[in-house]
Amino acid sequence: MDQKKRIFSGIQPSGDLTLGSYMGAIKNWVELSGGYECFYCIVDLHAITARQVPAELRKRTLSQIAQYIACGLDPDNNTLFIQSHVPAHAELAWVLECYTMFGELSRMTQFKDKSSKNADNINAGLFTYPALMAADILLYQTDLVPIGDDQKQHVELTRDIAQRFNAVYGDVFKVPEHFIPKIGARIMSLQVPENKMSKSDAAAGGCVYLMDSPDVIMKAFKRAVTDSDTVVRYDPESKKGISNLMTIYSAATGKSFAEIENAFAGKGYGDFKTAVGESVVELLRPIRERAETLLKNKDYLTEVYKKGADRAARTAAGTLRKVYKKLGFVERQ
Ligand code: ATP
Ligand code: LTN
Repeated sequence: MDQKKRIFSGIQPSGDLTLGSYMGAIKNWVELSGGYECFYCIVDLHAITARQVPAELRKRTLSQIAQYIACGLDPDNNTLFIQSHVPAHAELAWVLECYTMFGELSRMTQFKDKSSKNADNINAGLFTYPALMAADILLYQTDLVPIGDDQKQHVELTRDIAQRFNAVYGDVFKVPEHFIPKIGARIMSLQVPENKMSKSDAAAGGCVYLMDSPDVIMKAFKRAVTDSDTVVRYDPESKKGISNLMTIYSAATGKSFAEIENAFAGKGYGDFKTAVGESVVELLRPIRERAETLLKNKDYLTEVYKKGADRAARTAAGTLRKVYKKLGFVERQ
């Protein structure tokens, strides 16, 4: 029997999940999950590269598990787990840091962005973050990594690290590919459409969260920044706000840009914003309701992440054992 190919992906519990993380990543996790063996992680070790409030981090992590399930990831068919529950991630990260170059890490745009935004906390973890991400992926001998556009550079570095390691020690790691959606790879802020919609972004009104109520979602879309033109047309250079709304509408409804342009020809931005808002309300309504129900059942969530960590740890241990042996570490008895 052929073994299914593997998927690994993760999201930091650094803020509440946004429409950006849904359209860029989770939507594809769900779509791909039938054909692959999937590991979907909540990467709490990554989240502490920015200062977190402990009680909020704990609450958000549990809520994120509930939201993964509510989005359609069945825990019986997907391994859903919390990164800090599988120590192999931190262990392999250290090893891979010794095979990652200072110059490579210095070129990472996420590091440059985040260090310019948090100049008072440019910690070593923020710098070595991509080596931990490489460990996440390589531990599972992953074939495919579904992500948004902003993470492409990190997956490319992961491939370089894997190839470098394999060149010295033989075929230890599978070299993974990224999977980036055609529509929705980069959802922009509703208030500053030049910037990515980001859960740790302060710009009020720029984000739509998966758990937002319908009236909050409608308000965010009605207030979305557009332009002084009146035509609904896809032009990401000069009409960033409208193009972003078209991307969101297309990802929510499956309609093409041409269909959207035709449907709104001769209508104003007001009608269009209302239609986009309504499509997102209907997309998110079942997710929010399901997550709210799941969050009332803490025992069930505990069972899910416990079973997930056990399954993940078994796979991860095999790769780590092989790596330690190749490096020349004396085997633990
Ligand atoms: P943070 O603000 O803490 O950096 P984030 O909101 O950027 O977080 P991540 O946890 O970094 O979100 O991303 C989770 C996944 O969702 C990644 O695969 C990422 O590429 C994708 N993603 C995040 N934001 C967007 C977006 N605006 N558009 C498309 N994909 C996104
Ligand atoms: N770096 C990613 C989150 C992340 C991830 C991963 C994504 C950590 N480990 C492994 C895919 C695979 C981010 O900041 N969005």
